[in-house]
Amino acid sequence: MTETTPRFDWTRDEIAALYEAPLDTLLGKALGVKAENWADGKVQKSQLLSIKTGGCAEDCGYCSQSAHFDTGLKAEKLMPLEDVVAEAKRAKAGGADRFCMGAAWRELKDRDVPKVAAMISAVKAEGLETCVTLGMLKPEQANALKAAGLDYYNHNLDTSPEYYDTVVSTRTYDDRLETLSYCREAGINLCVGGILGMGESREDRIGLIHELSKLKPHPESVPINMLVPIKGTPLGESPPISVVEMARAIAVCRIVFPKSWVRLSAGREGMTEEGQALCMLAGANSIFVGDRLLTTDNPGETRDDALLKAMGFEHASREETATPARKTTLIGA
Ligand code: SAM
Ligand code: DTB
Ligand code: SF4
Repeated sequence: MTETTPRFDWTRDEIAALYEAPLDTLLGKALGVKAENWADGKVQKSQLLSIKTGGCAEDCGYCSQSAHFDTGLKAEKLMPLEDVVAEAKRAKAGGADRFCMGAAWRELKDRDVPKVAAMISAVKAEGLETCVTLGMLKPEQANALKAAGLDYYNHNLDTSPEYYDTVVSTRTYDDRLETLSYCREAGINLCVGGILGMGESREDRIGLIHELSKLKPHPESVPINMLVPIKGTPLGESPPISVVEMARAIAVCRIVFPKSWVRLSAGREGMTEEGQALCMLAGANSIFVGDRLLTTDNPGETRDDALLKAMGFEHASREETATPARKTTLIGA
């Protein structure tokens, strides 16, 4: 099997040419890259849990959890460790192999580090890969999370640098990149992606993928979310984007990030089974499972089983799909 060597010198024009190719050309290329680097028909499953919900100081225009908007969401305190462990056990029993704990924080406070570290260690002890998304980090906090057993940090770039401040005003693109660099220095795998359907142009979607392609090494996971419109947020009335546009973005990610898990993330609840199948055919090889994302609904086990069965796809453990090349790129593999 010839594997694809990841490139870090993609130009925006090259990415645009892929994105705008006839759909059969684009999907053909994406499936070629997938076949070179991954076993057929295998899907990685992550499950989310909101460990600290609502009341967030940031003003991300898409988010149900920002204190700047009235979305009707009740803010909650940090969840107790025992509840987190109980949810992790349920996720594992439901087939998840990675458990991602999300907190509605602008940044991690030092006083919360031991509490989150205990959650990471306990989830890891259940035999799950661990992921957290906690907002901005300082270098020593990243080191502490790694020491507790953290496998992945999720911190999305969301959109192009040019469109970013239309969506968020309380932090910058460079703030995001800084936290990502601290995670890398601490030896943590990265989960970095974005959202489609926030009123951005195709050029912005291309810009997002271009920015992600410059991260060296590439993020090991690339989540592509379709906006879940939340009433009360500035983006709550955004018109939905087409599933073909979503599939194009996923296919380009599959080509540009040959060794990364590309996740069809938020937004599946609003898609038909055929739409989801198209996105999987475009090269996505990971989904969020369970009937909740952080604060919104997700299809859940019965419907996901039906979708994967119809496609002849099945759950892949990391060990099953890791090629020798991936074993050397994935930290902790
Ligand atoms: N506070 C942390 C942060 O922003 O990094 C972690 C939690 S935040 C909810 C994680 C990611 O979820 C965001 O970066 C965004 O990409 C995605 N997200 C949030 N709300 C969404 C929505 N309504 N639709 C799609 N994706 C969303
Ligand atoms: C990501 O890219 N998508 C997830 C995860 N990383 C943290 C979050 C999706 C959130 C969707 C809206 C909600 O449920 O609040
Ligand atoms: Fe806060 Fe994260 Fe929501 Fe932004 S996306 S408002 S940082 S929880």
